[in-house]
Amino acid sequence: MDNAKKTKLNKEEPAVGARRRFLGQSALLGLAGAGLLTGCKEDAPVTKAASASASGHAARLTSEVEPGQLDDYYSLSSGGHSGEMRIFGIPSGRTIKRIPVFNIDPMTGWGITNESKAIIGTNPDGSLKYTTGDTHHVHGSYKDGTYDGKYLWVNDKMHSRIARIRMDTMECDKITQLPNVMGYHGTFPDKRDPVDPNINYTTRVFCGGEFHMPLPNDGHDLDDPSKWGVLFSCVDAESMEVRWQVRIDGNCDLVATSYDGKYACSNQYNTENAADQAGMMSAERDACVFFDIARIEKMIKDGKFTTIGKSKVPVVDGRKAANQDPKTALTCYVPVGKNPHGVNASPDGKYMVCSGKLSPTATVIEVALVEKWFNGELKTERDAVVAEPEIGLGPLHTGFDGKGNAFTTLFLDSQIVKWNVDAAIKQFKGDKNAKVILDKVDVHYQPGHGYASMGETKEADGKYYNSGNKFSKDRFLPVGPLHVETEQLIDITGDKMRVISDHTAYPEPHDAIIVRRDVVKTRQIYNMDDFPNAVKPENAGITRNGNKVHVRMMSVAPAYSIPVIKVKKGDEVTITLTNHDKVEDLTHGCAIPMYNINFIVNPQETKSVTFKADKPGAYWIYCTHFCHALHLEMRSRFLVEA
Ligand code: CUK
Ligand code: CUA
Ligand code: CA
Repeated sequence: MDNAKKTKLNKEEPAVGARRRFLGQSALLGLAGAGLLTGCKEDAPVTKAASASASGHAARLTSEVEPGQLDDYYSLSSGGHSGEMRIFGIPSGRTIKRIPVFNIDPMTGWGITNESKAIIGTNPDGSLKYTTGDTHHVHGSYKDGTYDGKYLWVNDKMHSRIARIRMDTMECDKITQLPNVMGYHGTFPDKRDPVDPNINYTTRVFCGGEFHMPLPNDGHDLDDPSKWGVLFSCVDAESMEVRWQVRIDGNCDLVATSYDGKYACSNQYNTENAADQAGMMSAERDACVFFDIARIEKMIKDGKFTTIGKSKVPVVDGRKAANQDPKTALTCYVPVGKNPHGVNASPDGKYMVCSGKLSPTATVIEVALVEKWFNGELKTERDAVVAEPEIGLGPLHTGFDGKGNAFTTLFLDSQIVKWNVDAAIKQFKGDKNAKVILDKVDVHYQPGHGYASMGETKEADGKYYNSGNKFSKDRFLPVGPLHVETEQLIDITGDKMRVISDHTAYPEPHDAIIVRRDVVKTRQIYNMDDFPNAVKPENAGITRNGNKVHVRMMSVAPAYSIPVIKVKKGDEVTITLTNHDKVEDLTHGCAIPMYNINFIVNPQETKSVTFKADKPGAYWIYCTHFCHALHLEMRSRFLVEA
């Protein structure tokens, strides 16, 4: 990587010429020596030093990425009630990919092909069970406290489903519905096993249920919400099966996990177990509930569990009444500010930070003290709180720079606040001189999630922070009543935060992770043998079994292998298409007019569709994805006899 070539100068800076000379290759080497270019190995990101003042200010970052240059980070983002996921480049903010997950996507054929339908889930008649979803939180699999580049998980709050994305293809490969859960909101993978020291990687994903509901939800107790409950679920990272669930008091909102693998936790805004808004805001304090993973799994191993309704998933009781003795308790409810929102683990593994939302505070919980409570060595749960600084109005989510500073979104103040965790702890102990708030910067407008580059790993690098804003009103050209969302990128390398760019995001992303590009290793073509139904010359052709017709077809630019397909009205037709092209990026499409069929096959990939040939006539199967100078001529005749 050529550092000097990528160096950009900030247009606002005076004396650019002098600075340009100052910022030669040797100056950049100097920055590297000062630790500002750490992690800059072969394929690692390069800090773009925009300017370094003679007085020795930190190098400035810019969002500019020149044509043909690659971004340094992937932002792996949820897509809200679009039901999809997105990938943005950071720092440019350029959209690189949209990943259909819970939605239908005609571009790829997601929700149209048999393979994608099987992943999303079908009714007995083969139709999709759901065509909508609501993704909020994306998190990646871990090894040694940082991303291993294997999997991403994303929640569907709407239908309580968890989806897994394989990072080599950036495509969804599994979806699981959580039983007896409504409003599956927060989610987080574990970072290591609580017991086996050799398992230093993700094997579980935790899922928080937000809404109370009758357990099971079969029509009983409709008029008595006091009997409704909430479950916290654990899903196996590999099989994607639900391992176990815990019934809790209150609800779950966001979820975080400790770096030592011992605990998952969730902030709770409805400790009141209320069924209306006023009730949910009645308590002065709510809680962050911690789950002792080893104890829960021991209890299930010992057979001390129940099941709910038709579900076979083991359920244990994590409610307060059943967990009075800390030494055997499965759960620890730590009181925090009123109706808190996010909970985030600090990269040093020591703390969990809950944002106050209705309280202008953040609550810092020390994980080691939670462990003490579980050992019976702490008087009250509240004693695990080591700081509760006032940081501003409407705090929601916190990111970290890996240097001891926290960056929290302030929804009501429309700001990001930078505060120091150690100073907050000193202040909490009575030090009136502790300087907790270090900086505030305006964003446009109400920020929801805020997250830092590699900020949810022990490799937090303190370079970029993204503020995911709601309400963008005057930020972009007006396009009618519905506005796009704004993501604002902030340089957090210096003492002062600097908003360096706006980019748009189709409504509406919530959370994302910013991942160093060297972590992500994608494949450029598929392996044909990974598809058991791949069509090869030896099995290509048309076969009939009663009224079922199977068309096994291949594509090689610019043609399909079968020019004419003739079927009878009423036949059930399956078309399986394997793309035999091996050239990177040489994708073909397959559309059938009037039959609502549309999908693509990437190099060496196989997909299939099944439909009823109920409309007699001649139809051109044509390639939708530009593949060749003769792309328009890439067609076959599909003839349906009356
Ligand atoms: S929630 Cu959306 S801004 Cu679903 Cu993570 Cu906080
Ligand atoms: Cu094949 Cu376009
Ligand atoms: Ca509350």
